Amino acid sequence: MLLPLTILVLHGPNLNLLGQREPGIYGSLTLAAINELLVAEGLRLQATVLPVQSNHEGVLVDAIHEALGKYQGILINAGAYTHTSVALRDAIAGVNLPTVEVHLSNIYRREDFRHHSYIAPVVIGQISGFGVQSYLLGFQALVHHLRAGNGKS
Ligand code: CA2
Repeated sequence: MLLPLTILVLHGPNLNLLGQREPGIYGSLTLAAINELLVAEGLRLQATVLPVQSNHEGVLVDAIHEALGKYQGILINAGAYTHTSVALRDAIAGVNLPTVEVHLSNIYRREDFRHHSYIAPVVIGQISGFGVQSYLLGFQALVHHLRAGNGKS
C-alpha cells in the first residue's frame, strides 16, 4: 500500500489573475484549471492536494505554519514574494516540511530582480519555466521524494 500523502499547494500574489491577463508570459490556464490538474494528478498518485492562494504575505506564512501536522509536504509558487520575502523563507525553514518551489516562467530568463529566490536555499528543489508543467513536475518530484522516505527536507 502507498503511503497516504496530503500536499499543501500554495499560490502567491497575483496568481489569481492567471488566464485573464499576460497569457504570453504565464499561459492561458486559470488558477482553477491548474488546481484541477493537480487534484487529478493527485488522484493518479494517491496524494490529496489542498490548494490555497493569497495575495498577502502573512496569510501565506500562517498557511505554512498550519501545515505542520496536517500535510507531509508543500508545493509553492510564491509569485513575487519569491524575490522579496525573508518571512516566507523563515516559515519554510521553520516548519521543516519538504517543499518544492515552482514557477510558470523561467525566472532566470527575465529581469535581473527575478533571478534571486529567497526561498530556493530552504526547499528541496526548484522547477521554473515549464508553464503548468512546472507545477505537475514539481508535484511529482515532491511525492516521489516523500515516498522515497524523506519525511524531513
Ligand atoms: O513565473 C512564475 O510563476 C512567477 O512566480 C510569477 C510571478 C512573478 O512575480 C515571479 O517572478 C515568477 C507573478 C505572478 C503574476 O501572475 C499574473 C498572472 C496574470 C496577470 C498578471 C500577473
